[in-house]
Amino acid sequence: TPSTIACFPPRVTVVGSGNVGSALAQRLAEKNLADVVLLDVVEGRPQGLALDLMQARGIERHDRQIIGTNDYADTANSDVVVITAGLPRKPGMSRDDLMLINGKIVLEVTKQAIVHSPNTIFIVVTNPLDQMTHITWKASGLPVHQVMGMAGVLDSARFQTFVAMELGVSTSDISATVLGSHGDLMVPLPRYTTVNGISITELMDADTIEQLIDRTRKGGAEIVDLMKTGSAFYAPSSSTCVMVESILLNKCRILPVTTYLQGQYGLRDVFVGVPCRLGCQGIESVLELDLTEAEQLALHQSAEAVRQTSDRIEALLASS
Ligand code: TXD
Repeated sequence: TPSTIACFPPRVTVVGSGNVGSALAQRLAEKNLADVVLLDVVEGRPQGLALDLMQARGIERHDRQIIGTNDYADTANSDVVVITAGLPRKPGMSRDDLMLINGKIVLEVTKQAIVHSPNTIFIVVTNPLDQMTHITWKASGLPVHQVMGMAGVLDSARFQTFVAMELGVSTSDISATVLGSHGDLMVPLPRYTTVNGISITELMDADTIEQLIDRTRKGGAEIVDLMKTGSAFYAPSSSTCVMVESILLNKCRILPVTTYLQGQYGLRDVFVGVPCRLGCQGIESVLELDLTEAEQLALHQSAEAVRQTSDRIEALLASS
């Protein structure tokens, strides 16, 4: 007999069991949010990580299952599929350098995952983010609200951190907003960045804000330069986890998410980060902020940079 209640726990597949994927699996399981399937092309690594995470369960006091696999059949009926598979940036490498190589990986991953979870919600993490999200949307054939990219939550978290450090106040009191593409042209919005509701434009001078924006834009590169091998993964996995949580628990949080715009903000047919309401359907709605001319221009420039690569993306999709 069919169950009368939706069965807990939900199931989240994380493709790519590298730094971001493994940290995300840990966060999802230890927050008791979902059973997790960790998948990678490398044999043994996801299985080993899953066993390690399983052995922490008694200490962390949760009952979530973590499975490691190389086989997409094990991902069947996932509620959410997160794609972190690909190469991370190396020092000096731009996100765009990664486009072709990661594009092929993300395309392949999407095609395999959708076979076993035909109505899932995809969250793409792999860089270059906006383009990879486009590939997953096209390759999956899913409606736009079921395919999104994670970048704005991370960029906003970085801006929030730098504002908190500058003002010497609790990070929790700061709400930061960063829109646009996940790249050098991201659009931090000081007017919509507040300390307990007070805009930072009332608390800091323009030069200081500009410095914090600059550091936010270069936030990923600063960490890559320090780490030498690999890139950030603690804050990226937290950022992805909060999106998964808002979807699974239907929290309807307003988060900056990379989505396919269809006229909002005067932009069409391009993936770019804007505030979205995330619930159990995926992107429940896109919020349109009342931007100033300068903010609107910055968002359009950011979207234009993504659009300039769309020919290469279409060529990649056509060749598959
Ligand atoms: O804000 C954001 N969106 C980002 C994006 C923040 C942080 C990281 N960002 C990007 O995520 C980064 O530039 C990379 O493109 C991905 C994953 O970063 P991570 O730091 O986790 O990279 P790793 O540690 O190299 O892990 C990648 C894993 C690794 O285990 C590979 O074996 C695996 O991906 N991989 C694959 N898995 C499955 N299928 C295929 N084809 C595959 N190819 C590689």
